[in-house]
Amino acid sequence: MLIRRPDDVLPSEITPREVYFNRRQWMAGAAGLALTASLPKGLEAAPLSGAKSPFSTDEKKTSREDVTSYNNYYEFGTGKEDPAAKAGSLKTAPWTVKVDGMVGKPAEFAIEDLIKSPALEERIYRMRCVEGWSMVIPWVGFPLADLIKRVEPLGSAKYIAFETAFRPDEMPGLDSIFPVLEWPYVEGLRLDEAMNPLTLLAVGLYGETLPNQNGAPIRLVVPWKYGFKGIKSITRISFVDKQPPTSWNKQAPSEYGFYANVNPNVDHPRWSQATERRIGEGGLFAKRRPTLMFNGYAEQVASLYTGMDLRKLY
Ligand SMILES: Nc1nc2c(c(=O)[nH]1)N[C@H]1C(S)=C(S)[C@@H](COP(=O)(O)O)O[C@H]1N2
Ligand SMILES: [Mo]
Repeated sequence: MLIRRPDDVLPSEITPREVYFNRRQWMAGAAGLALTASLPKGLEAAPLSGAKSPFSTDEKKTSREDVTSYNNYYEFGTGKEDPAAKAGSLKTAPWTVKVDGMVGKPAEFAIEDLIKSPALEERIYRMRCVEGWSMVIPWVGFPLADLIKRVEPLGSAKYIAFETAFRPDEMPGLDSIFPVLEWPYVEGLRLDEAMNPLTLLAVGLYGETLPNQNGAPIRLVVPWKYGFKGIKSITRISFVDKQPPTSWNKQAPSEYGFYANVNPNVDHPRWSQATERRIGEGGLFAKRRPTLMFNGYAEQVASLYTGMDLRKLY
């Protein structure tokens, strides 16, 4: 059982700085892995804040405990508890994000520099997983559009492809005998979706740098799409002229499309998408909530899809 702490207390307030750093150094040693698993989550996190965003929802936030202990991150196993238990083995420093392809200024960004972005904001977003559950998460991040402008995309660039780190030594899920997905995990967006002001590169949540299970040190957040579009622990972003392959679409094309816009009117072939269970809301007897078109962000994004048949392009 993990030690719990109130949602609003930062680990830096509980642990004196010296103790915190000594412990980190010690963890880097041979006993590191076993120790990481028994520590309270977030102990290694550093405080990180951003300006309040007008794009935030005022719905009740999902507790930090739920946000950081009920996760999908198949590189660490397929169980919801696997990422919190196992993702501590991913080394998130040093870390760089390579940006290449059809851009005028290809670049390799060090994570420290990205985290210092003056565009950092706190964005409280509704998140909807294709499996039928949802959360409300206070992310800290900056608009993907900011990074896009810095690398000056060429006119030929129409899509952006994203790639997660591929580290068999640090990701126990990668050597499964029956891999669920082809690795590395890849995702993609159309350039106009990527430029939309709602699209975020998140580097933190709940006022701290991202926990590993949530995609440290940097992950994508696209609040009007199903959760699987939110690729974690990104190492590469490539500008391309054709729709890039995406992991879940390759795995089961009839179940998971490239667009993956949240849509209560288009069922998954094996279940309805009309309603959702909000994580943390009273167990078995909690009423399911109706799922909203574009997850409630229609006003900001519906115009991206005018004229498209969203039944075919799911
Ligand atoms: N690299 C990678 N990214 C990933 C996944 C994954 O398995 N691997 N799972 C996706 C899915 S299905 C969901 S619902 C979200 C969950 O994000 P969270 O755990 O931070 O809530 O991460 C997405 N990003
Ligand atoms: Mo998901």
